[in-house]
Amino acid sequence: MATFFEGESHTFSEYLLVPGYSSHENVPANVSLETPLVKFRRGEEPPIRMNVPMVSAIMQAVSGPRLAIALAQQGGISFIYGSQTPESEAAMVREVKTYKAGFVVSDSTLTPDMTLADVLEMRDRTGHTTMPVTADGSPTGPFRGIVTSRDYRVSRDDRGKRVFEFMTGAKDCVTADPSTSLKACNDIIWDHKINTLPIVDAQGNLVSLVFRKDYDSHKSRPDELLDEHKRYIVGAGINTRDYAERVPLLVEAGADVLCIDSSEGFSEWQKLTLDWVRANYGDSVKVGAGNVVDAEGFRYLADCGADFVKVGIGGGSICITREQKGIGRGQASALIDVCRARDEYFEETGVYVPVCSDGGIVYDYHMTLALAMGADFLMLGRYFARFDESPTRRLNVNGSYVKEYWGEGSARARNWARYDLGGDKKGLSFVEGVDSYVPYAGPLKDNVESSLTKVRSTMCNCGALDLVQLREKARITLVSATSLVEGGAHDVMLKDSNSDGNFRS
Ligand code: RVP
Repeated sequence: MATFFEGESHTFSEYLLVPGYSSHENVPANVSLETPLVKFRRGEEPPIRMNVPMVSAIMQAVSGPRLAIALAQQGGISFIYGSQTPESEAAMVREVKTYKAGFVVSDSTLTPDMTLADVLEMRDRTGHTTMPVTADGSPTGPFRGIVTSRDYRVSRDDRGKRVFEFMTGAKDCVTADPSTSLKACNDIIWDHKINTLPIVDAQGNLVSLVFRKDYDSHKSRPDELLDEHKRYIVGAGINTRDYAERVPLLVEAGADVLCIDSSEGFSEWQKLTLDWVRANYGDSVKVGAGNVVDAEGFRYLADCGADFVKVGIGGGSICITREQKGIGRGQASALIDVCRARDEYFEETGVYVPVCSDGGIVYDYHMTLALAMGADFLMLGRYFARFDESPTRRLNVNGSYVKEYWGEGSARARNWARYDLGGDKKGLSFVEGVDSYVPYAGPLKDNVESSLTKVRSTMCNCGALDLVQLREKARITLVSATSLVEGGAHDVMLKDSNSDGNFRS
């Protein structure tokens, strides 16, 4: 007869933090969000740390190079999605590793023959108002000019106008060659009173663009996460099938950390994958594993040599695994159990294996709760999908801007079927994820800063100056269904009819 699982199955929304004593030192500016990414021995430093406890989900709709760069600039790490060929995944990793801060390779390039209507469509889709023009439309093709919002007026008759008729042509643009330093580019921008400086090589090909605004923001990134060669740190997803082919390409491209991407990770497939990596690379290649939802699963993966363990089955916003297969567990309870197992493992072995809480974060306070429950860092999908930098289209649906967001187990992504196949792609006959829209939320930087300001502020209320103190000092309480109602705006008529009083992030 089946046994009854003793653990509970609660979600984040069922908990709150009870504030503790805070001293005059407990102000947000004093709070550190530094956290280990991979395992380390007692008394030693973790080989990779993050400055903020956030990683972006291993998903087509979330983690491309642009988001990876933006997140590393804020101190977190993206895991480039593995549901693509090993070659194209490695190319994305390489794009992040070779990115020169401040030099932007535009993802909205025009050709001279396009029309103003095309320009407007691209502007709406990407949010960019400055677009380079190349002969072939590739971001590094022969440079022909540049279009900014000052180059055209939008009237009905103009929409058919060709780009070459209104762009600022190459010969009228101030440009610089690729050997010019960012500082020197900035001086040129100021001297010529321009906003954008195209970098063009000796053959006349566009290399990148330097924007006036980027230089200023480049100087104000105290948390940015760089490797010893001053390149952005980036992770990459792998699967339990083609690792012998994929891992070498990712390592060669410079991936700093890998993660086995599976909806259910308490399996021999994960051990075989970890064994293969250790046999071929020893400890020099870092690999996280998962997902698990209890102490037993954690211990299995820790014993197999995982560098971190990811927690969560079925809690993702686009995930219907629980409905489809009836497996999973409330994210908060799963996390609490796994973090307890991590601490016991550390006591016993002297090895600290960080825990990642994956999926199900809806409100910013869920982040603080997950960290208080013991998560070393959080993996977020929906949260990042909403930003300018995610790789999906921005669309206007009924007057509101939205971004597309689909699950890795959805029909849209499942050509790459990672879900529970154990080597047999043909076995996938049902979907475990949906295709959806999420509200567009603007630039990553503004949103991450705003969310982490709330996290820091709550940590102060708990008397904690770092994440270890938060775990020690936090007092967590279960809330009843009726007190949940009390927590939102209630028994008033909201003046702003657009607000339902829910502050989702
Ligand atoms: P969320 O942040 O709630 O959007 O959840 C993201 C997580 O959901 C991912 O990191 C992954 O673990 C899970 N996921 C991704 N695709 C699917 C699916 O199609 N079922 N689930």
